[in-house]
Amino acid sequence: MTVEQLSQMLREKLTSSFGKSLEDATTKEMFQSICLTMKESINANWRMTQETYDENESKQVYYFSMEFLLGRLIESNLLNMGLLDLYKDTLTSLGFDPEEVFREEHDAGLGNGGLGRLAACFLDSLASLQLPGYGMGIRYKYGLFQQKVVNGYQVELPDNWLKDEYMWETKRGDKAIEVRFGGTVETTMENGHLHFHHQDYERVLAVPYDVPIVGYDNNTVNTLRLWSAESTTNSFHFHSSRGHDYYHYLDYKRSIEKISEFLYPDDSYYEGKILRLKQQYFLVSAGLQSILQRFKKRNKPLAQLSEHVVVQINDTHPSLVVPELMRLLIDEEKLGWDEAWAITEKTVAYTNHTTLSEALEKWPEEMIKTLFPRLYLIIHEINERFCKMLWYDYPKLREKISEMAIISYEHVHMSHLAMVGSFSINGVAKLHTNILKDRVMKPFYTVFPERFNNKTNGITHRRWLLNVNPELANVISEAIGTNWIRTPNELTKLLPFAEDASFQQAIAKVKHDNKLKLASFIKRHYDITIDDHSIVDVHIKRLHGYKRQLLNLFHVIHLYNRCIEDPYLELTPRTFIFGAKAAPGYFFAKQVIKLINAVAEKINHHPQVSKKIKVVFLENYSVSLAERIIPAADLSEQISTASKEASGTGNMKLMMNGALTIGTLDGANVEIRELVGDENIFTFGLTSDEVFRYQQAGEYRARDYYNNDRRLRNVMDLLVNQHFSDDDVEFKDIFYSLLYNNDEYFVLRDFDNYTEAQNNVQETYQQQSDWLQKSIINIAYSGNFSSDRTIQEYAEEIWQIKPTKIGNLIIN
Ligand code: 26V
Repeated sequence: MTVEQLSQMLREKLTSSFGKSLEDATTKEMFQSICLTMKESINANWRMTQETYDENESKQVYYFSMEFLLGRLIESNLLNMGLLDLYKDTLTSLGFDPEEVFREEHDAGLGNGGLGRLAACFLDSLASLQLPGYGMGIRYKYGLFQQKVVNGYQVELPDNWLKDEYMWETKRGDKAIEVRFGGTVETTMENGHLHFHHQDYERVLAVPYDVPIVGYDNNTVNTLRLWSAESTTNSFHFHSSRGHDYYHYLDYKRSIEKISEFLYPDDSYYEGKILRLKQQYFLVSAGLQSILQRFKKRNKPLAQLSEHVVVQINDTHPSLVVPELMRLLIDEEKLGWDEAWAITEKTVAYTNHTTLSEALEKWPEEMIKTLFPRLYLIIHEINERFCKMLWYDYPKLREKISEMAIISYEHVHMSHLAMVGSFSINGVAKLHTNILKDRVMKPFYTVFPERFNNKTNGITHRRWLLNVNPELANVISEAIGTNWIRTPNELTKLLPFAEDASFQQAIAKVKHDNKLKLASFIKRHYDITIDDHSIVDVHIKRLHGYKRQLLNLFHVIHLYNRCIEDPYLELTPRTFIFGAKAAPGYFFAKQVIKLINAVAEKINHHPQVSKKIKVVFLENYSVSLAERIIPAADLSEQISTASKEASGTGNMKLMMNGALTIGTLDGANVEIRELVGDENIFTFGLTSDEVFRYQQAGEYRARDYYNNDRRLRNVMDLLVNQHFSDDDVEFKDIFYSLLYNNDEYFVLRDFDNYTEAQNNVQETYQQQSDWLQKSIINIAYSGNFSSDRTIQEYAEEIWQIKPTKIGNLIIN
């Protein structure tokens, strides 16, 4: 297609859909017209892909996740369709700014952070590798809250992402499914068999909205199925004799629609949040029923289910798949327990994404019993059988049974349920998987050693390099050709260029241009002028104690103190960028946001210090904002308390864009170091083993570090002497959490090491050629962190699924 042909198509679309001429069209109408033209060709391949899977009876993976953090799809879809340049050129020739048009798409922010974004990267890789894969999620009416910063404080606003039509989804009303909540279970004996009758339940209609997932240059279009909760008039009992039925019906309708109304933030506790648990079951039940319906069309015995279907659960949130699949097989399909269990155990696989004890899900037994009475009976039975098995087969573990049980202390432990009911249990980085095996899940590893495996996370290099940093992608392709796009490991072909002066200059130019763009964005939105030659030091992720934004900030305050003490101090200018949302109920995290903003205010307005340092807190951190920041970054802050960050994926995105990492030996940082070598990463601080040792011995004394390190004292005292706030209690909680609650995340312990590593950063940066060499080496090894590598490992080692080629459709 030529620019002229596409222009003509778009003109026609504007007329047929909006009754507008090109001249009158708004950018929104232009955006929508583009999507409509794209959907015509996507839809054809979409149908063909699904038909091919059915005809070939391909085995499919269903990725069940409560979160899919897609961001925008327009650019990645165009890239994958091979149409990005054509559309950009056409828009420009029609007098539109492509970026402005693309920005009409509202981010689909259906996730909190890494876990949700991982799911989105996986979908892209599955389609791009021609693998039969489905996403199963919830179509929340509101995504993760929109963050505003008012007076330095985080304020949460609803994220009304569906307020304009969502252009990529297709409602499939004909595929709606009934999900049942509450009620009672009656048992009867028929022909010597127990039968369970679920009665008086509440009926909820699950309506699927399908989003096409376009593969890279290969005709594959997979599906992300997002379920929405709706009510039907026929699921409500109208009593014509009563006058208020209509109002009761409206109440009822509201109560049902609430199920898919909003995404819960990763708050301190879900416990007691009935709606969150209802959401989990809603996803699980609708998803599994639709899978079974499709499977039955293949006319195969249910015993073969696991040869056609694998269900991967993204953390424990969907672990009710275990009892729900049992229920469907036993109650609906009339299989016996053993047969049903054999199928379930072979079909479900579980990924763990955290070892933080406060994040391991457990639900009060009573809640499960009330909401899902039949599932409760099944979970109870699974638990009984599991505990008996432990008792008889693992006498050495007898004293561990209460610790391992699925139901204990009036709670249902979701990770235990997931582990007992699945054939694969994986962690998301080598270190994390080892911590699961050796510590957190040790007794389970003793019982099911063959189930445990590692799958180090990845990111899609198509979005995180080709889409967000096309200039860098071009420089790379000019040096080594374009094979790396399909085979990202070929980025290592850049290694011989690491010391090449002209290649270094090309890389430096791209970075500088990207910094100029970010600087202009920051100027526009925050009226802060940043030095485009400064070190762009980036800390972007959810706000959490263990991620230690506070440690970063202490270093910033320390630099501020040094500048004030010595006005002639030579510092390489730095721009510290933070982006983070705090869970609305997480008080400490919100205090840290306020502190970052207070420090920024002070530093950015200080006549001398502001010449050397700037601090910027970018509001409403999201996929789209990450896409602006990452290409401009020099330094990637990955400074979690060792052992606490399961993997991290921001570390991979930043590395791929040429940033060097300052980080602890945690999560995937360990694997980054393994690849690039110790001299191409700035590591510091306690190791995970040292953290565990401290915790076991209980001999860490945060106060000693405060008492013995003058620099640290000078930093911390500023929090409580009204230096950053007129309010004298404002930052006391942070101060006390460190000194009186003994600094759970070892901020004080690692401060000295971190400061030293930061000094190394500055020295290295001053040797520009050394820095660029390291940057190139990082890019060169980043191909290992493409989610294509990760998905290939899942496909071969867990899912046993194979690529299915989708034929070439001839469109006239
Ligand atoms: C949840 C909660 C809920 C209760 C309070 C504290 C808390 C803290 C963290 C979480 C998140 C748990 C799951 C999660 O998002 N894990 C992230 O998964 C990413 C993808 O595997 C991984 O890169 C991150 O390291 C990991 O934190």
